[in-house]
Amino acid sequence: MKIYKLKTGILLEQDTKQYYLEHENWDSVINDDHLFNSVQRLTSSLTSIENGKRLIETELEPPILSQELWASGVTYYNSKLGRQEESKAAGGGDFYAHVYEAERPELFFKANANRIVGSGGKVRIRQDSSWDVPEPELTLVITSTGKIVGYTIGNDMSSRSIEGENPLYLPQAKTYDGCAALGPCVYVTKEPLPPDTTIYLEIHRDDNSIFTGNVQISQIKRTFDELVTFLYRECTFPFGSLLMTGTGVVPPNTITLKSGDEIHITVQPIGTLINTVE
Ligand code: DO4
Ligand code: MG
Repeated sequence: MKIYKLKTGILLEQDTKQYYLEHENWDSVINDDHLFNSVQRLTSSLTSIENGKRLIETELEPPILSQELWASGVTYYNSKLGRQEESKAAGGGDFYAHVYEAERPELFFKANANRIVGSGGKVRIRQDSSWDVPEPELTLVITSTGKIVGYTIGNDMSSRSIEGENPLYLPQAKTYDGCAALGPCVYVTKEPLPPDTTIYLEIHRDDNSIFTGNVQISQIKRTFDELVTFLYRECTFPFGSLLMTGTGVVPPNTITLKSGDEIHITVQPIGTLINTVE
């Protein structure tokens, strides 16, 4: 089942049929420990609509309202390697090796809804940055009790030049206007996603593909529950939260995003998150 946040309501999709909840509040729908059953109940009481595709094309928003978006770091081997290399000159290489092995994961606040765009929206690169990449990340949708009730796709836009200059600059490398994309929907399932679920990243420039890469979620060093447990240790989330689970796809050092590039991140069965760089 898929849940799309639209400008004027919420669209539910089940077995190719679509249902519209007009003026429904995103926060109360999504922050539900029994989301799968609730959506199933709702779809069986509603009449399906015919113009769902058009509504998604014209009204789609990122699947977040009052939730906080957090992110996990150095959860895949490739991320550890890339970061060790970029911060070697600043003396930061060892920190990444340690956090990859440590009991406590790296978790950082990424953004509120006002800094996030949905599929079809424009992500930004900082004007004071010279090396910028998208980070394609499976993103957990978590209720206020700490239960994972859905999945979406995230792009943790990152300035590698700023983070590489000094790891203490991480908040500036990671958080700025247009620093994240989420979507296209929240995928709700009774069972967790299978370990062979694959995250695909493709970057297009002037109609050419300049980079493709992928990783299976089985390659992650930690469990999703472990990440959520640490996040919820000393933070309450009255509206629930979203947690990016880290990148396992790191483009070569020669790749830096430019204005006009198109970023495609696909994770089936969630869908494809598509964004252009402003
Ligand atoms: O350590 C810095 C950030 C790491 C990150 O965003 C990732 O591994 O995805
Ligand atoms: Mg990341």
